[in-house]
Amino acid sequence: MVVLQKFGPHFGVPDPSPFVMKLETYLRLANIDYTPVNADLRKAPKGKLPCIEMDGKIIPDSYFAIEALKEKFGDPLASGLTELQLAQHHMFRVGLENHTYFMLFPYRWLHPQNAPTMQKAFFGKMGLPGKLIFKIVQRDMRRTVHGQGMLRHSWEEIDSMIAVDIKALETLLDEKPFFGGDEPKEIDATTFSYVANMLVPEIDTPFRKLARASRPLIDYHNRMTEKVFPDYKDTMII
Ligand SMILES: N[C@@H](CCC(=O)N[C@@H](CS)C(=O)NCC(=O)O)C(=O)O
Repeated sequence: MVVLQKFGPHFGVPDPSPFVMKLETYLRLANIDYTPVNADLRKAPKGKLPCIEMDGKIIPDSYFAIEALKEKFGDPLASGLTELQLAQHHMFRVGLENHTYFMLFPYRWLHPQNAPTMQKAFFGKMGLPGKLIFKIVQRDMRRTVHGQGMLRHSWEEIDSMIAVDIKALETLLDEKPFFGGDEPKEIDATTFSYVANMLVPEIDTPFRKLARASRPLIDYHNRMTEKVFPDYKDTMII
Protein backbone atom coordinates (compact mmCIF):
# COMPACT_ATOMS: atom_id res chain seq x y z
CA MET A 1 0.00 0.00 0.00
CA VAL A 2 1.16 3.50 -0.85
CA VAL A 3 0.54 6.33 1.60
CA LEU A 4 0.37 9.86 0.21
CA GLN A 5 1.46 12.52 2.68
CA LYS A 6 -0.37 15.70 1.76
CA PHE A 7 -1.56 18.98 3.24
CA GLY A 8 -5.22 18.06 2.74
CA PRO A 9 -8.13 19.52 0.81
CA HIS A 10 -8.57 23.29 1.02
CA PHE A 11 -10.38 25.87 -1.09
CA GLY A 12 -12.34 23.19 -2.98
CA VAL A 13 -9.32 21.36 -4.44
CA PRO A 14 -7.93 17.99 -3.28
CA ASP A 15 -4.80 19.88 -2.27
CA PRO A 16 -3.83 23.56 -2.63
CA SER A 17 -0.25 22.48 -3.36
CA PRO A 18 0.13 21.78 -7.09
CA PHE A 19 2.97 19.36 -6.25
CA VAL A 20 0.76 17.31 -3.93
CA MET A 21 -2.16 17.42 -6.33
CA LYS A 22 0.10 16.31 -9.19
CA LEU A 23 1.21 13.26 -7.23
CA GLU A 24 -2.35 12.40 -6.19
CA THR A 25 -3.55 12.80 -9.78
CA TYR A 26 -0.69 10.60 -10.96
CA LEU A 27 -1.64 7.87 -8.46
CA ARG A 28 -5.23 7.93 -9.68
CA LEU A 29 -4.33 8.05 -13.39
CA ALA A 30 -1.95 5.11 -12.95
CA ASN A 31 -4.58 3.16 -10.96
CA ILE A 32 -2.37 2.76 -7.91
CA ASP A 33 -4.18 2.19 -4.61
CA TYR A 34 -3.18 4.77 -2.04
CA THR A 35 -4.18 6.15 1.31
CA PRO A 36 -4.05 9.92 1.71
CA VAL A 37 -2.94 11.28 5.09
CA ASN A 38 -2.66 14.88 6.22
CA ALA A 39 0.99 15.11 7.16
CA ASP A 40 3.09 17.27 9.46
CA LEU A 41 5.41 19.36 7.30
CA ARG A 42 7.96 19.54 10.15
CA LYS A 43 8.47 15.78 9.88
CA ALA A 44 8.97 15.77 6.09
CA PRO A 45 12.55 14.67 5.31
CA LYS A 46 13.14 17.56 2.88
CA GLY A 47 10.91 20.00 4.74
CA LYS A 48 8.37 19.99 1.92
CA LEU A 49 5.32 18.01 0.86
CA PRO A 50 4.34 15.74 -0.82
CA CYS A 51 6.02 12.51 0.26
CA ILE A 52 4.95 8.93 -0.19
CA GLU A 53 5.45 6.00 2.13
CA MET A 54 6.10 2.80 0.24
CA ASP A 55 7.75 -0.49 1.22
CA GLY A 56 8.72 0.90 4.63
CA LYS A 57 10.45 3.96 3.16
CA ILE A 58 9.49 7.61 2.98
CA ILE A 59 10.16 9.12 -0.42
CA PRO A 60 10.01 12.92 -0.47
CA ASP A 61 9.45 15.07 -3.57
CA SER A 62 6.80 14.55 -6.23
CA TYR A 63 9.40 13.86 -8.93
CA PHE A 64 11.28 11.20 -6.98
CA ALA A 65 8.04 9.71 -5.69
CA ILE A 66 6.73 9.30 -9.26
CA GLU A 67 10.03 7.79 -10.37
CA ALA A 68 9.82 5.26 -7.50
CA LEU A 69 6.20 4.47 -8.39
CA LYS A 70 7.18 3.85 -12.02
CA GLU A 71 9.94 1.53 -10.90
CA LYS A 72 7.53 -0.52 -8.80
CA PHE A 73 4.34 -0.41 -10.87
CA GLY A 74 5.60 0.28 -14.40
CA ASP A 75 4.97 3.36 -16.50
CA PRO A 76 1.52 3.00 -18.08
CA LEU A 77 1.13 6.74 -18.63
CA ALA A 78 4.02 6.85 -21.11
CA SER A 79 2.51 4.31 -23.46
CA GLY A 80 2.21 5.43 -27.07
CA LEU A 81 4.38 8.54 -26.56
CA THR A 82 7.54 9.17 -28.56
CA GLU A 83 10.87 10.21 -27.01
CA LEU A 84 10.26 13.68 -28.44
CA GLN A 85 6.82 13.96 -26.81
CA LEU A 86 8.20 12.74 -23.49
CA ALA A 87 10.98 15.35 -23.66
CA GLN A 88 8.46 18.09 -24.55
CA HIS A 89 6.22 17.05 -21.65
CA HIS A 90 9.21 17.11 -19.31
CA MET A 91 10.15 20.67 -20.28
CA PHE A 92 6.48 21.73 -20.15
CA ARG A 93 6.23 20.37 -16.59
CA VAL A 94 9.40 22.04 -15.35
CA GLY A 95 8.17 25.33 -16.86
CA LEU A 96 4.99 25.14 -14.78
CA GLU A 97 6.85 24.06 -11.66
CA ASN A 98 9.71 26.52 -11.82
CA HIS A 99 8.01 29.56 -13.29
CA THR A 100 4.20 29.46 -13.08
CA TYR A 101 4.35 28.09 -9.52
CA PHE A 102 6.47 31.07 -8.44
CA MET A 103 3.63 33.39 -9.48
CA LEU A 104 0.76 31.22 -8.20
CA PHE A 105 1.92 30.83 -4.64
CA PRO A 106 3.10 34.43 -3.99
CA TYR A 107 -0.19 35.68 -5.42
CA ARG A 108 -1.88 33.70 -2.67
CA TRP A 109 0.42 34.18 0.28
CA LEU A 110 2.15 37.50 -0.34
CA HIS A 111 -0.20 39.66 -2.40
CA PRO A 112 -1.84 42.11 0.04
CA GLN A 113 -5.32 41.40 -1.29
CA ASN A 114 -5.11 37.62 -0.62
CA ALA A 115 -2.78 37.26 2.36
CA PRO A 116 -5.60 37.78 4.92
CA THR A 117 -7.58 34.91 3.31
CA MET A 118 -4.59 32.59 3.66
CA GLN A 119 -3.94 33.67 7.23
CA LYS A 120 -7.55 33.00 8.17
CA ALA A 121 -7.66 29.64 6.37
CA PHE A 122 -4.43 28.20 7.78
CA PHE A 123 -3.80 30.05 11.04
CA GLY A 124 -7.17 31.61 11.87
CA LYS A 125 -7.97 29.24 14.73
CA MET A 126 -4.68 29.98 16.50
CA GLY A 127 -5.48 33.56 17.55
CA LEU A 128 -2.55 35.93 18.15
CA PRO A 129 0.18 33.23 17.88
CA GLY A 130 -1.32 32.35 14.47
CA LYS A 131 -0.82 35.96 13.33
CA LEU A 132 2.83 35.86 14.41
CA ILE A 133 3.46 32.47 12.78
CA PHE A 134 1.87 33.75 9.58
CA LYS A 135 4.26 36.73 9.55
CA ILE A 136 7.22 34.33 9.91
CA VAL A 137 5.87 32.09 7.13
CA GLN A 138 5.47 35.14 4.90
CA ARG A 139 8.99 36.35 5.71
CA ASP A 140 10.46 32.96 4.73
CA MET A 141 8.38 32.84 1.55
CA ARG A 142 9.40 36.38 0.62
CA ARG A 143 13.07 35.38 0.95
CA THR A 144 12.50 32.27 -1.18
CA VAL A 145 10.65 34.07 -3.98
CA HIS A 146 13.03 37.03 -3.90
CA GLY A 147 15.97 34.62 -4.13
CA GLN A 148 14.29 32.82 -7.02
CA GLY A 149 13.88 36.21 -8.68
CA MET A 150 10.11 36.55 -9.17
CA LEU A 151 9.59 38.99 -6.30
CA ARG A 152 11.96 41.46 -7.93
CA HIS A 153 9.15 42.16 -10.43
CA SER A 154 6.14 44.40 -9.78
CA TRP A 155 2.70 42.77 -9.53
CA GLU A 156 1.88 44.41 -12.89
CA GLU A 157 4.88 42.73 -14.49
CA ILE A 158 3.89 39.41 -12.91
CA ASP A 159 0.32 39.87 -14.24
CA SER A 160 1.67 40.25 -17.76
CA MET A 161 3.65 37.00 -17.44
CA ILE A 162 0.64 35.13 -16.03
CA ALA A 163 -1.37 36.10 -19.12
CA VAL A 164 1.35 34.61 -21.33
CA ASP A 165 1.32 31.35 -19.34
CA ILE A 166 -2.47 31.01 -19.62
CA LYS A 167 -2.32 31.65 -23.37
CA ALA A 168 0.49 29.08 -23.72
CA LEU A 169 -1.58 26.50 -21.83
CA GLU A 170 -4.50 27.06 -24.20
CA THR A 171 -2.20 26.77 -27.21
CA LEU A 172 -0.57 23.58 -25.95
CA LEU A 173 -3.96 21.99 -25.23
CA ASP A 174 -5.03 22.91 -28.75
CA GLU A 175 -8.09 20.88 -29.80
CA LYS A 176 -7.07 17.80 -27.80
CA PRO A 177 -9.17 16.50 -24.92
CA PHE A 178 -6.06 16.14 -22.74
CA PHE A 179 -2.57 17.63 -22.81
CA GLY A 180 -1.24 14.12 -23.41
CA GLY A 181 -3.59 13.53 -26.37
CA ASP A 182 -6.80 11.48 -26.57
CA GLU A 183 -6.17 10.02 -23.12
CA PRO A 184 -4.49 11.62 -20.10
CA LYS A 185 -0.74 10.98 -19.81
CA GLU A 186 1.72 11.81 -17.06
CA ILE A 187 1.82 15.48 -18.11
CA ASP A 188 -1.89 15.74 -17.29
CA ALA A 189 -1.12 15.09 -13.62
CA THR A 190 0.81 18.38 -13.58
CA THR A 191 -1.38 20.39 -15.93
CA PHE A 192 -4.56 19.39 -14.10
CA SER A 193 -3.08 20.30 -10.73
CA TYR A 194 -2.31 23.80 -12.05
CA VAL A 195 -5.54 24.34 -13.98
CA ALA A 196 -7.64 23.22 -10.98
CA ASN A 197 -5.60 25.37 -8.59
CA MET A 198 -6.11 28.36 -10.90
CA LEU A 199 -9.82 27.86 -11.50
CA VAL A 200 -11.33 26.53 -8.30
CA PRO A 201 -10.04 28.30 -5.16
CA GLU A 202 -11.94 31.48 -4.48
CA ILE A 203 -8.76 33.49 -4.28
CA ASP A 204 -8.72 36.63 -6.36
CA THR A 205 -5.82 36.27 -8.80
CA PRO A 206 -5.30 36.97 -12.49
CA PHE A 207 -4.92 33.18 -12.84
CA ARG A 208 -8.51 32.71 -11.75
CA LYS A 209 -9.81 35.61 -13.84
CA LEU A 210 -8.05 34.52 -17.04
CA ALA A 211 -8.63 30.77 -16.62
CA ARG A 212 -12.32 31.38 -15.94
CA ALA A 213 -12.49 33.27 -19.23
CA SER A 214 -10.99 30.31 -21.09
CA ARG A 215 -13.57 27.77 -22.29
CA PRO A 216 -10.86 25.26 -23.37
CA LEU A 217 -9.27 25.28 -19.89
CA ILE A 218 -12.65 25.01 -18.16
CA ASP A 219 -13.66 22.09 -20.40
CA TYR A 220 -10.31 20.41 -19.67
CA HIS A 221 -10.84 20.88 -15.94
CA ASN A 222 -14.33 19.37 -16.18
CA ARG A 223 -13.08 16.42 -18.26
CA MET A 224 -10.25 15.61 -15.85
CA THR A 225 -12.47 16.05 -12.81
CA GLU A 226 -15.05 13.67 -14.21
CA LYS A 227 -12.42 11.09 -15.10
CA VAL A 228 -10.00 11.33 -12.18
CA PHE A 229 -11.64 13.18 -9.29
CA PRO A 230 -15.37 12.39 -9.55
CA ASP A 231 -15.46 12.97 -5.79
CA TYR A 232 -14.85 16.66 -6.63
CA LYS A 233 -17.44 16.92 -9.37
CA ASP A 234 -19.12 19.85 -7.65
CA THR A 235 -16.07 21.88 -8.72
CA MET A 236 -16.97 21.40 -12.38
CA ILE A 237 -17.77 24.72 -14.02
CA ILE A 238 -20.78 25.15 -16.29
N1 LIG B 1 10.24 19.77 -5.54
C1 LIG B 1 9.18 19.51 -4.61
C2 LIG B 1 8.46 20.81 -4.29
C3 LIG B 1 7.40 20.64 -3.21
C4 LIG B 1 6.98 21.97 -2.63
O1 LIG B 1 7.50 23.05 -2.98
N2 LIG B 1 6.03 21.89 -1.70
C5 LIG B 1 5.62 23.09 -1.00
C6 LIG B 1 4.10 23.23 -1.07
S1 LIG B 1 3.56 23.61 -2.70
C7 LIG B 1 5.98 22.96 0.46
O2 LIG B 1 5.94 21.90 1.04
N3 LIG B 1 6.31 24.10 1.09
C8 LIG B 1 6.57 24.17 2.48
C9 LIG B 1 7.77 24.99 2.80
O3 LIG B 1 8.54 25.34 1.89
O4 LIG B 1 7.93 25.27 3.99
C10 LIG B 1 8.23 18.46 -5.19
O5 LIG B 1 8.20 18.27 -6.41
O6 LIG B 1 7.57 17.77 -4.41
